[in-house]
Amino acid sequence: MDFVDTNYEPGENDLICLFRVEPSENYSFEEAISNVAKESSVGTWTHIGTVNERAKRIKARVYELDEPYAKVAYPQELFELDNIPQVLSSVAGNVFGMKLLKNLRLEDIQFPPEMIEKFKGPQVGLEGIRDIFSVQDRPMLGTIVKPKLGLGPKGHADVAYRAWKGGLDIVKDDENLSSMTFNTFEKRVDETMRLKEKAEKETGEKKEYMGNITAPVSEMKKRADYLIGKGSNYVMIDIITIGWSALQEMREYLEGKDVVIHCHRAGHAAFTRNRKHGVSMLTVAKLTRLIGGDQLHIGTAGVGKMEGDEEKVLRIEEAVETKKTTGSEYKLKQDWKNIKKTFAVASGGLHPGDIPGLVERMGKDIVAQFGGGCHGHPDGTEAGARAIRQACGAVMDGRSLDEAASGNKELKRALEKWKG
Ligand code: RUB
Ligand code: CA
Repeated sequence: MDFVDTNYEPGENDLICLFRVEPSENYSFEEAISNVAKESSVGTWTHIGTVNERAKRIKARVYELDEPYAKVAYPQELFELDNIPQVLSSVAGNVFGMKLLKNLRLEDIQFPPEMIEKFKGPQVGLEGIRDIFSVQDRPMLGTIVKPKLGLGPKGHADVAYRAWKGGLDIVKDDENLSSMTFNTFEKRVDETMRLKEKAEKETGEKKEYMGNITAPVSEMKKRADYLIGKGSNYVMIDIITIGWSALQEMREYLEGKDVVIHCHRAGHAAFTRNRKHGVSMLTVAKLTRLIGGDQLHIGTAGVGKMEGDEEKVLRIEEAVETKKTTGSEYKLKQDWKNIKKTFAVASGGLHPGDIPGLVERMGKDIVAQFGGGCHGHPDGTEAGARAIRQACGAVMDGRSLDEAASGNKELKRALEKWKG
């Protein structure tokens, strides 16, 4: 069987993958990608007598070669279209370990229309989230309670309250906070939701709490129900560590409950960070949107503490929000049909002084989160939250931070600390 066919024109019913391929010594580029198409579809390492007509028809075809990149078309019959683990066991499975490859990276993926139809996508999505808060014209502003582990339920809720009071919209748990001996999930939710209501009454603004429900699936369901029972519109999940099957299950479970799923991506960099090998964050983002993550951490476009250059992050943002920001050519296109937009979350090492750069690069349709850049304010969490809100207001009004700082002492103090 031949797996390279540059005359092949991919059809509507093909799933497309864009790979970056580096062959091992003694193998050609074409040989390498041909073996990727073989192993990820119907074949194995040697000729076999059991190949039937169907296998010949539904095999993958490498149809475009532009070393080190290649596009492969997979007929959708190869897949159980509503089963993300099965799809990934094919196109992002054995292939990464093949000896004849030095490096292999799944750069991008394009789902066929029938696959899009099998999924519900985000239940609330970007526009629905803006409606919850009645905030349309600025980034949503949030914080992560710090220290990430150590506070008890009351201490946690108190930090959250100060952040809301100072002007932030959203407070979230950190990725490694679930139900600890010293801070159980239920007690934390009780205390935090109580102070959320207090902050709402006192500020007249809508506030939200994103409780981290990450756990085995049966437990996640209970924790989601607990949050919903306390009036929360949000759950937070570490989507990489729970796995795609669990995310699919949770999205199904939450159907009809109008709950926002906040997707933290802790662990993604184990396979997305290497530019030559692994799976791109762009692919992770498309899968998350397809399944139904409402908010997803995508990086900060060069600002902040986490790796991820501007162009890469903006491309991911385009994929989750379907907007044109970079002007750069899409390598693969995606027609999302009725699937709602996922709200991009910018987070990691941000402080108020970063807001102008962040908004300039990513636009106002982001959830901007500040952990250390809120609680590390010289005058504490509430002052930190005020400084963030002041900086955001200035950027939206087209004023410089220095100008805004002259009339806002919290912002002034923040800039003194973080802008040297
Ligand atoms: C940020 C934080 C998040 C990171 C994750 O805290 O706790 O877990 O944003 O990174 P801080 P990413 O503001 O103190 O750095 O968003 O890249 O997944
Ligand atoms: Ca964190």
